[in-house]
Amino acid sequence: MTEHESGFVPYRFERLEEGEMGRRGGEFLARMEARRSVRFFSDERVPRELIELAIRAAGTAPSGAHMQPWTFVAVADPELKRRIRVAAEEEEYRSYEGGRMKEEWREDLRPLGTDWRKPFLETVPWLVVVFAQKRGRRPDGSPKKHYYVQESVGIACGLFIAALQSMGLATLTHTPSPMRFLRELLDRPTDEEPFILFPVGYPAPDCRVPDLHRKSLAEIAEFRLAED
Ligand code: IYR
Repeated sequence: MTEHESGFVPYRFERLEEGEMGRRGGEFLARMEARRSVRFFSDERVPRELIELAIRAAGTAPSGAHMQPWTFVAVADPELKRRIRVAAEEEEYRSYEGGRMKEEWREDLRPLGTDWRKPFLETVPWLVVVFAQKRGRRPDGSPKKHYYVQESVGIACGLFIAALQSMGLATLTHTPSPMRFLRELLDRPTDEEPFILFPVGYPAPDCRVPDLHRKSLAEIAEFRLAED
């Protein structure tokens, strides 16, 4: 049996010269270094085509047994955004003001300056809600196993964020907790769980972000080389 007959095709891999590899790596790092989570968005419109590009980039993520267990719901409808904001703020109010969030957690969030109010959910041109498919469905409706769903969808979300950043768009990994209301508002099946809500747009002109610092390479990595 040839490779093609067995379901394999040649991998068209572009081998780069090391200098070029370093240049590309450095450029990508600089773009990613400039990324910040944004909570103050402009209402300026963003073309649907740009959102489609970012979702397609996210959809290139590796996944357990290639099940691609993700659904991206992109919302631009102002009425639906309003309903999402109302429901998210209800949950967040209970978390922040109703004692659902313990003191240590509130303390850890203090530098971010967050509270239960989420006006950006209405201001921003797009809300992209990522759902994790806990199981799939065969054409006859019977359940199909999905593997490493959290890891797969997490990687897809990372690629989504990187794609947005590389295109010059801003976002926030927003997880209004609990997020069940998103499944209902967006009519998704019970096989799917809301994973992350991404507001996507441009930062407001007066947008400010917390003065955070990233860990250094030495703090996040260890290299084990041959001892000779
Ligand atoms: N979901 C809340 C709380 C929150 C939790 C974490 I962990 C953060 O890094 C930021 C916020 C909110 O969005 O305000």
